[in-house]
This record gives sequence, structure tokens and C-alpha cells, in this order.
Amino acid sequence: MSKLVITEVHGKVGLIRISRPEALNALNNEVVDGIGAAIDGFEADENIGCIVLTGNEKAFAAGADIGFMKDFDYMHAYKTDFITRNWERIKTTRKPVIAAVAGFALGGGCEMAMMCDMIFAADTAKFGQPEIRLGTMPGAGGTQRLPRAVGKAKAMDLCLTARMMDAAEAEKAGLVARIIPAEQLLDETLKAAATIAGFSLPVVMMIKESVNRAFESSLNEGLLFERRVFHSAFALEDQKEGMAAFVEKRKPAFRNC
Ligand code: DAK
Repeated sequence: MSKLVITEVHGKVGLIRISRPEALNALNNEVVDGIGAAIDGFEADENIGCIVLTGNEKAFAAGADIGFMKDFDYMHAYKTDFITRNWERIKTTRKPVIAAVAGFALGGGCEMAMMCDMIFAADTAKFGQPEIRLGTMPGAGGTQRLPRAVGKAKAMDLCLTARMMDAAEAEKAGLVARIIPAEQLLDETLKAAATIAGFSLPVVMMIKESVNRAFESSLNEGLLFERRVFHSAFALEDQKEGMAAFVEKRKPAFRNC
């Protein structure tokens, strides 16, 4: 396990901390591979029901590592499958991932936060896609996920002017689920993650898959998918337990089956 990526287990929540403070958590291969390995571990661990990805108080991540990629040429980027090879592990995990963002989430850092299922932002958070200033462009979803989250106008503004957006603007625009005072960010995010992890894991995964389908399909196709998955939820023992517990006025004991 990389020393640039620290993992902790908090009850049923897996915490992944990016720890490269001297470079504002800039994302090099070691960091991104470390995040992927941490996700692999939490995905395989039946006790884990939700994952939190965070940085430190100054930066979630200030982008892909500029020094690392400055001399790349096209063939190198293409042959090594730069970005796709390791970054997309966040997107493929079936367990929910919450990004807890304080400080800078810029370029690849903003893109990595957007690969997560939702973003909780400290009041110190700053989001942006400043790649244009470096003579390049977003390459890990910035031109695709950002407009889906905040609309075309604001996405164009951020990607074309390189300006940063603070937490209040990001929440108002729909990028951020919650704003939390910086000193409470991790505790509050872990609390929300524990709530999610306390529900039936197959239901959690079905909901994640269904909400994501909204971005990949027409409304009717998405509704059909949701209905099929909803019907299949009646096959779960946890559905029987959840509804029985409600009727019997007790707390459900989900068994993830
Ligand atoms: N990469 C490498 N080092 C970085 C870094 C980065 N992205 N961001 C900060 N650092 C380092 C700084 O070089 C500095 O290191 P030392 O000089 O102390 O050794 C240290 O972190 C502290 O930074 P500053 O001294 O600059 O701190 P300030 O508070 O003054 O400024 C800042 C903070 C965030 C405004 C500033 O550091 C900054 O502008 N950083 C760069 C932000 C940025 O441009 N991010 C976008 C990076 S480009 C692709 C896919 C994805 C991408 C590209 C291609 N393909 C598929 C091909 C993604 C690209 C990006 O993310």
C-alpha cells in the first residue's frame, strides 16, 4: 500500500485519505494506483457498506501532477492509457463513494471528486478546471460531468476562464450535496456514510446503479430500468425484514441478502 494513500476503517465505512500535502495532494500514478488498491480492498470487504475519499484541510487534490505529465507525448499518453487505466476505478465500484472536499479540488482533483457519488464540501472548498491555463484541457471528465452537474453555462465559465468556484456557489449550482464547517467535515461525512452503510447493501447498490442510469439513458429507459430493479428488490430478505420491522414498530436488522 502506498504511503501517499492512507486507509482507515470506521465501523462499516472505509476511509481513504490522499496524503501528499507537500504537493497539495497532486495526483500522480502512485496516488491514483493507491486509491484504486484501497477501493479494491473495501469492495472485497463484506463489512464495508460505504467509502469516503478525502484529502486534507488545504486540498482534496490540486489536480493531476503537472511535473509528472509535462513531458508526455501523444503516443505515451495513448499507449499507457493515461487516466483510463487507473482513475476510473472510482467510477466502477458498486459501493457508494462520498468525496469529502476541503480546500482545493482543481483540475483532476475536481474531476476525481465528480467521479464519486456525491460531494460533501467544507466551507473552505474551492472547485475549478484551470487546465486551460496550462495549455491543455480537462481530460478526466471535466467537460462532461461538470455540465451535467452545474449546467452548460457555468461549466463553460469554469473550463474557459479557469476561475474557481467556492463551496456556496458549488452547492447552489448542484455540484455539492452538503456544505459543512471545515472542522466538522470528516465527522459529518463519516456519520452520513455510516447511515448509508447501516442500510441493506444490495439495496444501496441498486439505488446507486439506478440513479447513475439517469445519466446514461432516456427518461423512459431509465424508468423501465428503475421499475425492473424495484421489482427485483422484492426478492430480498432485507425487504421482508424492513417492512416487517416497520409494521412491528421495531428497528430492522438487515443481513445484506
Ligand atoms: N501538480 C504538481 N504540483 C502541484 C500541483 C499540481 N497540480 N498543485 C500544486 N502543486 C505543488 C506546487 O508546485 C508547490 O510545490 P513546491 O513549489 O512547494 O515544491 C506546492 O504544491 C504548493 O503549491 P503552491 O505554492 O502553488 O500553493 P499556493 O497556495 O500558492 O497555490 C494553487 C495553490 C492550487 C492555486 C496552485 O498550487 C495551483 O495553481 N496549482 C495548480 C492547479 C492546477 O492547475 N490544477 C490542474 C492541473 S492539470 C488528462 C487527464 C487529466 C488531466 C490532464 C490530462 N489526460 C487524459 C491526458 C488533468 C490535468 C490537471 O489536473
